[in-house]
Amino acid sequence: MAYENVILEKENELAILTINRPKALNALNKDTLLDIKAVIEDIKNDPAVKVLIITGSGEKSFVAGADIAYMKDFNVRQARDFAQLGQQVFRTIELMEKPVIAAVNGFALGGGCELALSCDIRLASENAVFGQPEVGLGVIPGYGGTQRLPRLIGEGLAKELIFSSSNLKAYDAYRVGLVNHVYQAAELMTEAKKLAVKIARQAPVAVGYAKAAIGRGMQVDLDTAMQIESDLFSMCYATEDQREGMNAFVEKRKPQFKAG
Ligand code: DAK
Repeated sequence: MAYENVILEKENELAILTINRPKALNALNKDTLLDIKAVIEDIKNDPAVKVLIITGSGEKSFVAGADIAYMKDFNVRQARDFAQLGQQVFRTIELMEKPVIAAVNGFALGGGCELALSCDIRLASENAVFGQPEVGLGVIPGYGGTQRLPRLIGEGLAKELIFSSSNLKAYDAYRVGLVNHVYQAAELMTEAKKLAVKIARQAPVAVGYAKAAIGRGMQVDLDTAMQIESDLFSMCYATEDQREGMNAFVEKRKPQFKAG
């Protein structure tokens, strides 16, 4: 299926979603969010795809935020609908079983930073810039920035960045744990694909359970989280991949996982 505002490519077990509105530095309007939502449904239902990479088109921007021209004249109800749509799409990314890597190739501001925050792993090019500049526009982050950013980099630093509309360059984002690695721009997608292939070679159900254990466990107290972990650990024993993985080790061969 062709989309107007995004490009979806599939390469073996990987899918690459490119946000593609270069005239607005890939800013998000409603149609773009709906395209992302449709792509996520496609990826969730495609058993061939094991890992999704999200990036932006061009060399300058991942996503420069929600589309300011589109949202500037909203009334309260439209603002709520737009916030809810974005929150729902980003939460679906966060909750989907398949891991999602953000390959941040430039500006990740406002909704762009929030999109990256909803992914499991963030890799950045050297020219990447992260920030939540919403209070400078008279609003607050609307797609989870006030919640996910402090959880990832700590409350004090998140408050400083959000209250002052300050940006973080790639290596500073690395220093505070907002991104896992920084690469030269030309290397970013190669490295993202390398990591994605490495993940795709593991037992897919186990990877999904690990994502669920971390995601759900981070929201609750440690005792409840340990229970979530042991439940998901034991559920791995209902999969063929558990037997295959352990038998392959004992038989000194590479496992052939079947995603079940
Ligand atoms: N929206 C719309 N157009 C944008 C845009 C954006 N966020 N960012 C850039 N563009 C457009 C520019 O208007 C320009 O268009 P033309 O003038 O060429 O037609 C084109 O992209 C190129 O941008 P620049 O000429 O400005 O390029 P520069 O290299 O000089 O600067 C920049 C790049 C990224 C530093 C600058 O464009 C910039 O500051 N952009 C805005 C970044 C920003 O403030 N992002 C946060 C947006 S607010 C909520 C829901 C969601 C949100 C909040 C609440 N609810 C409903 C409650 C989220 C809010 C946001 O994300």
